[in-house]
Amino acid sequence: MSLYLGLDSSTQSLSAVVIDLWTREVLLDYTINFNERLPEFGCEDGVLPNDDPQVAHSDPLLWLAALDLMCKELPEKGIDLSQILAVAGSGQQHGSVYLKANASDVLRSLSPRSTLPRQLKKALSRPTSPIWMDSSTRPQCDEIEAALGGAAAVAELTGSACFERFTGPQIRKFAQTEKRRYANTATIHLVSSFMASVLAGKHAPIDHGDGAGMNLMDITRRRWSAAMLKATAPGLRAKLPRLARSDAIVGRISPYFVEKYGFSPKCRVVAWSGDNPNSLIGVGLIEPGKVCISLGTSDTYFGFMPEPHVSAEGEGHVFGSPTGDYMSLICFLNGSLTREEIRDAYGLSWDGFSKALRRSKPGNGGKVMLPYVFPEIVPNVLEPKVYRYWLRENDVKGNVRAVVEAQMASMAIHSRWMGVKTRTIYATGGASANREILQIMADVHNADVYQFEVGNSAALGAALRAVHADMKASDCEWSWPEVVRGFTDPIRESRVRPDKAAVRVYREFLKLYKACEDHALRGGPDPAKARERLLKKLA
Ligand code: XUL
Repeated sequence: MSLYLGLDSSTQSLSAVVIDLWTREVLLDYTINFNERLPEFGCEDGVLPNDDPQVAHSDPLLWLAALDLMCKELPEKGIDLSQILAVAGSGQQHGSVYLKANASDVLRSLSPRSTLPRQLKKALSRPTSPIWMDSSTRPQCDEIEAALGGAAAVAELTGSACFERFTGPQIRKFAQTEKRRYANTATIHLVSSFMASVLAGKHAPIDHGDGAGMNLMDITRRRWSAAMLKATAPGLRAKLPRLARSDAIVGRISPYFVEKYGFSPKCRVVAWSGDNPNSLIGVGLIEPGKVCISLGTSDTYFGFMPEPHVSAEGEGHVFGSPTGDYMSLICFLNGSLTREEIRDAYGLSWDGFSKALRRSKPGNGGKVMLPYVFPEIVPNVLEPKVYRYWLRENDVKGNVRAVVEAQMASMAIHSRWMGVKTRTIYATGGASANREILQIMADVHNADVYQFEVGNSAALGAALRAVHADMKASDCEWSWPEVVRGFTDPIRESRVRPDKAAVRVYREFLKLYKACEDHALRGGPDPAKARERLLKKLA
């Protein structure tokens, strides 16, 4: 047996995936839910209650309690921890943990007779951790962007314009509003590097993948950017861990885990990364031309990128890929909830929704919807509004097709900045079970679409990263295709091919959709001409 462990410290839970490299089997995919198992930390869905709806903090001790619980329960689930060769992990991106100067000693001398939360508590300089759901730092984002010459300059330098949840703006707010605690902070970790530090018993580096989610790292040079640090907070350089490749070995696992839970003292701890870079590996996106579209509460579009292309409009993000390349990620807020809203507005079941899609045709007879049921991230729409062009509200199948065509068109248009020709799409998330939606996806993107079953793609990605880094450290480097083979293969039978005639229609439809978007959001000209061109194509 060659066992590898991938952990995923996410917003609402801690998950573990254990794989056996030789049999290419996932031996265990196990989740500890914070609400159910650790309610005593007072978090709801992983977030501490706060009167300000823009503030979202969590308790870092909760994540540690979950780690203790996981290590205790893995053997009960049949995993022999002494057989684990290496462990890597995934952390919710952007969240940060603030530690005092005594943290190095505390990490080095963890006693197996006590718990992680009890021991680490005395090393925290800030009792709570701001996480990715926090949107309270718009003023700090504006200040940082102004210092750098604007949002586009920040995006060019760091891979993303300033976003409220990103770590740099969060650190700036902390330094401004809690001066004493900031001064008392010796080290600022991400969730990922914090958890890796605890496992290794010493400060772990921040990997290039997760480092790119901070608005602090120079995305091409993969170094802390002096200009970003200066614009963010005083004395910040000395408080940040070093940056490292995602396959860096932090060290052997701390004696705490050997003595208390039975890990082998030889078990290697690999640098942790963010959940999105880990998921990229967990769904096997290790070369250009493949992207993943996750149809969830919101829809995300992410893919492998050989070069760090950045969106001039600040749409989406560029992070480091654990392969040493890059990845792009765009979040479209109006995803499943918006599809549901339209479905419910016409009293349909999902079956009825599919039927409506089957009974309508690509291009929808030139009827267009811009479905901003909720404020939208990409394109940026602050006031929710559903725009309808040549589409009557009582036209049931017209509205159903319009919402799906709009979402797919918006993804195609707003991912162009990535400069990647998409040949294959892996569709995940609840709505990926709907063949009619996948057909529109294939036709709009002119790409093969596979439905992709993912358990915990971030934890699986972490386990696969553990394999890759461990092999490399053992002087027996495997290529990424060799590492992921058998673990991330799509279901062949689920393939949906683009229909040639529909692809031609959608080429024209995308122009019409873009014209409607320009008209609705940017005061552009009447889109009637673009519609006439589409109708000619449909005739
Ligand atoms: C990405 C982001 C989320 C978190 C979720 O930018 O904010 O996907 O990583 O854990």
